[in-house]
Amino acid sequence: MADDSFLKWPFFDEVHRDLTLSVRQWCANNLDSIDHDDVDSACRLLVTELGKSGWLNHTAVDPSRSNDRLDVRTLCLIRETLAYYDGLADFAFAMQGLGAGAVSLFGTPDQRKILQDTRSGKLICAFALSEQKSGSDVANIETLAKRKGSEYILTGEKTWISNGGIADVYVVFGRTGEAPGSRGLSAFLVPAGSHGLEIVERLDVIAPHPLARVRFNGVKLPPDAIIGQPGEGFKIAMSVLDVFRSTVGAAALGFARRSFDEALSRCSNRELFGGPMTDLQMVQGHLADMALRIDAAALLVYRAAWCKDQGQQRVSREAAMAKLFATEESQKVIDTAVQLHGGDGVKKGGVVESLYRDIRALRIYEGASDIQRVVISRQALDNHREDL
Ligand code: COS
Repeated sequence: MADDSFLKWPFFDEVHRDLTLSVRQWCANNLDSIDHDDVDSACRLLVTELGKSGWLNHTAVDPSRSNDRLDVRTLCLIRETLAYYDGLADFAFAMQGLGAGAVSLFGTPDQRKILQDTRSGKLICAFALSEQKSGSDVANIETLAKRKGSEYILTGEKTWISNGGIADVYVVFGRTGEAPGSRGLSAFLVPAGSHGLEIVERLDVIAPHPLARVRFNGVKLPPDAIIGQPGEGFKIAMSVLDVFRSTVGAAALGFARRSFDEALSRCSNRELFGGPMTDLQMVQGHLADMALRIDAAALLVYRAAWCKDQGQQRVSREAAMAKLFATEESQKVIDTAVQLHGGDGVKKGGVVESLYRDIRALRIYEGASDIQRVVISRQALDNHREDL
């Protein structure tokens, strides 16, 4: 990575700087050898390797320490670094965190025992929230978790579930009906081997990773499968997203920084109109805009992470700004990098061509850009009303 100056920003402690350099070294030494032809095997291998290296320890709280908490700056720095080197490595790391997030934040000591295995890479997790009719409108979830005696019976279908098909455990959000809408949902820990859990479709996307539609055909869940209190599912989902949305911005930054470095090399080495491309003022203008977008996005990402790490309970606005701006601006940075590469930019298998595909889904998953706008504007309007 050419520009390290952000590491000197006051958001970080020495431990963050040291960790970033170690992760970077690890990526340079380990990621090239991972074959991506079969994404399931590649992901399993990546989770194992990330576990062995100790990086996954940062994705979930340590169950042996009751007051342990997630450090969002660390999550962001690791995602940014992994994304710079390999989008699939970032995906494997991120999903361990998102999948286990509800257990880290709301799990009982017994439920938290699984975190030992998610942190070591022995167990793969998935976060099963989205449905065909409720990706953005979470309060509208239709999957039913019906109470029968002391058990819950889970019936319904989830889609766009990352790690679907390879996960060992799913955190599933279903309607328990304590109240209408957002107040009637609960979260459950569901082992992949549960009778009635079925992978009905594997979904192929432009930046391939394990993704599936998962059906629950009357899956019986014991009373201790519920995470938090009945009816708290919506708040649990939003609290998990409050932590992980900033990290999506960080991954986008990693992609953008890589594309910028590729563009700097390309423009320095390619001759055009009798000199290197970097002599052309229009090219210099593009490079300046890319650098500006990256720094502005980084400021928002690390501001949000810092706020959460300082103990701010709700960071919905900061996280929404970080995700919205970093993903949208990174898309522009990468698009410019493709443009500066000319025909080589769209050639299959090239670095910027693959970044162009990698970045796109980040503007959709964990809350599409327009949902982030809803979160930001609602808070601005609430503050305005309070001032009246
Ligand atoms: N932490 C804790 N509680 C929260 C919260 C948060 N971050 N955000 C909202 N809540 C609470 C609210 O305070 C409210 O509580 P009360 O019922 O006690 O008043 C309740 O949850 C409902 O909140 P709200 O009225 O904002 O809910 P909406 O149905 O209007 O939904 C959006 C809000 C659209 C922002 C939400 O559905 C959302 O984030 N959607 C996108 C989901 C997403 O990311 N999907 C991708 C799937 S993961 S890959």
